[in-house]
Amino acid sequence: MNMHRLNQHALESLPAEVIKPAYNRDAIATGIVHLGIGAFHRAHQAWFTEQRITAGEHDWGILGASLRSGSVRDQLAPQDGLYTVVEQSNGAAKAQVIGAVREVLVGPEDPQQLLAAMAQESVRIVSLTITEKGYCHDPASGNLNLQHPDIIHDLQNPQSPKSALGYIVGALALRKARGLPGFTVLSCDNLPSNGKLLGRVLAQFAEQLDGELAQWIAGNTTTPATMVDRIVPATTDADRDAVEDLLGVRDEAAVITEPFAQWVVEDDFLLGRPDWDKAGAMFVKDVEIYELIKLRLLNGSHSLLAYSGYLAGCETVADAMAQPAFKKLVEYFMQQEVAPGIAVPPTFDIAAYQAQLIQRFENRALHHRTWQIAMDGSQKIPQRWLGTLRYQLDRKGPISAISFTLANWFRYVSAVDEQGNAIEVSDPLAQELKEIWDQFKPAGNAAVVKAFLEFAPVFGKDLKHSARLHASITHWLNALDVDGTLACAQQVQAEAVTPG
Ligand code: NAI
Ligand code: CS2
Repeated sequence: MNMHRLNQHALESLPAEVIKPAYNRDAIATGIVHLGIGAFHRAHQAWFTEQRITAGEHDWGILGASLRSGSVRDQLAPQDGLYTVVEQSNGAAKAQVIGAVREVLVGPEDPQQLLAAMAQESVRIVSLTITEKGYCHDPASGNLNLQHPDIIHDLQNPQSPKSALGYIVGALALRKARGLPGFTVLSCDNLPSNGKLLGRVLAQFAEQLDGELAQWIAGNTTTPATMVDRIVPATTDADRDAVEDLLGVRDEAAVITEPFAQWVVEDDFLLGRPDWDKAGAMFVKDVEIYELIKLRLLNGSHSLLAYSGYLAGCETVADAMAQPAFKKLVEYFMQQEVAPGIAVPPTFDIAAYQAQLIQRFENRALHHRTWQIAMDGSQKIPQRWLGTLRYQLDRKGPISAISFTLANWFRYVSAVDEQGNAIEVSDPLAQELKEIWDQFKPAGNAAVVKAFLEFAPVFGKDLKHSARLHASITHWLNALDVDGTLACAQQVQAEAVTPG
């Protein structure tokens, strides 16, 4: 292994084709604190911001924070915060070293330090990519889950919080006490109406803590909605080795992504913002339709490919797309079940969008593991599949693909695959979901389906009443037991001819 690390000093020796920060990094002020500095932030918001800093907007340096482990800080600190974004498409790679991240703090190591950093006057935006479960909400209703262990902890220990909500409210309380304005809180997670959802759970949390603070927060923060899109798989050691070959130095924090990047943002910032539009973002009045399109078509298809692909032995999304049965299934799902339920703006070409998604999913240069996307299904499925499902049930339309994919999810969370191998299910509700399967499977698939549909955190209170849905998922669970996922995928369209 090359012991030379990427850092400020090493920038000079990088190959000429690698793009490097072309500004004085020491002259950058911290304007953004980002909670959840994972792979996605580094390849998306930080990448957009880098372009604006390069153009002279020096007030928007980023302080990254992790609320869980110190691993990203440990990767970035020896590198002076520098890392590489590599855009990969079949046959081409473009590398850019990003300089926007000046420092990374790890919340659990010193909560007061992070609160103080968020409360400094130069900070005008606190942005988040903390995964769906980080919002500590009930996925079906979108309300704060007051039974969540982190919320219980933070309400009792507001000076040393664990959750993102605890940090944001704690930092806002400090700003209020110091006579400073609040800040914009910008969710960049794949959640429906993410701005409203964040505003709601923040208000519900603050209200529990202190009614007067809650009122101040309502008048001194904004929570714009965003639609974020760029496929950024978790970086592997093989990726890091490939980046080392490209750079000539080791970058432990490198991220690999696709050339595509999209960011649609509601223009509602309390204290200004970078001109991200000049870097390709779109500022609009109504983000929600873009979010809905993306969540149902891109993420809905991703989750479909994740569960069925995983069960059929496909390691990555591109592997699943290489199976004609899955490719046809996902095309069918988008065209026949999802797209009819979306009222797209007149200028939006939904057919072209779907065709582009197919190409993006087929990008073999990305090793996007089906297992990674299958994580946290209980937090993802309501916004990815169930809006489509409710639409089709209401109009008595086709529900075959969505029932098939729900059957695959039930099988997946049973934690045992079709061959009897254990599945490592990563989901905050993994235990409850597995218990449903284990308790009801002996009574047959119809009993399993009934019990899952009664699980309100995911399915709400309405879906358990649909006999048609119940029959359709039971049909697919029966078929999976006999034929397995891949063979069943081929039958979905045929089943759709006779609805159910
Ligand atoms: P990652 O695993 O690299 O990073 C996740 C970050 O969230 C880490 O900093 C982790 O500490 C933090 N986190 C996890 N659970 C948390 C909790 N309960 N409370 C607070 N922080 C928590 O994942 P990545 O790729 O950065 O994705 C993060 C999120 O970004 C996704 O869940 C999604 O909502 C959004 N996103 C990701 C895209 C991608 O392709 N990777 C694309 C579009 C959006
Ligand atoms: C994926 C998304 O991990 C997942 O659940 O569906 O992170 C997906 O890669 C992004 O939303 C693409 O923008």
